[in-house]
Amino acid sequence: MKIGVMDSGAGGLTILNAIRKKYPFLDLVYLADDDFAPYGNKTIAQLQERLVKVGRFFEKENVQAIVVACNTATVAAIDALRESTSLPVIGVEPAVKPAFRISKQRNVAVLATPVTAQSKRLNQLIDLWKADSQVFIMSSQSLAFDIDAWPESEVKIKHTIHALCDVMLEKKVDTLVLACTHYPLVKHLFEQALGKGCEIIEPSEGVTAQLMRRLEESYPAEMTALLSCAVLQKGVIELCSTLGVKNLPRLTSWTAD
Ligand code: DGN
Repeated sequence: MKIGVMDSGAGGLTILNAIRKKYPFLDLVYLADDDFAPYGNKTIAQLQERLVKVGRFFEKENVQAIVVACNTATVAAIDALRESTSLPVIGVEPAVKPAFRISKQRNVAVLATPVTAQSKRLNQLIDLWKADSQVFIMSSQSLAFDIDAWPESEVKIKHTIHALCDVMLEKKVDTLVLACTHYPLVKHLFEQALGKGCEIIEPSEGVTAQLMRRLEESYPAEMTALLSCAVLQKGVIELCSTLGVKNLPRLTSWTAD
């Protein structure tokens, strides 16, 4: 089953990687829309128009679902994409709900691009789950763009992350939500700057689970066949290694008419 995964650049690879680890049998096509990057400083209308074009690209590629692995595109334009295609479309939801659940000091920071930070969608999610927590919504105009320019931009990235984390430390933030899919690529730098007292949360597992739910709803027979084929494949790999077979056969699912 072919799935299209998209982002403005490398960020969506954090989601693609989680999907691939959990469901290696899915055939993933990745679109890094770097011609139009960064998404974070485009207008909503520009992003809506762009996402409709991305949808058309994936339809031509014959994918069976589209993962918008970008918070900015999700908050700004996922509805426009959904209206323009009959394919299932899965977006990214910033992991604010688990953040409020685990924060002991009740001091949570959410870091995103400016479009996501100002969006109604993010602010509604926060209002829904924050209860008595303090929330600091922070944004960076340049960080996602600089991450795409790694390694030349390494010094600038470190500088930006330190400046952001200094503010978080001052506010005694104990839970940080990475609400841009680029940021988990430099999670280690946030960890170094914030130390052990701060949990860092990102959404890749949640998106993977949501994708699977949508695929099972939309293609029940095909997914049942694929999932049982995956179980069989695991058994075959173990058997082949016991037998010393080097070139592993790849199983394919087939359902008789
Ligand atoms: N990875 C995108 C996100 O999750 O918002 C960043 C978009 C951009 O280009 N700034």
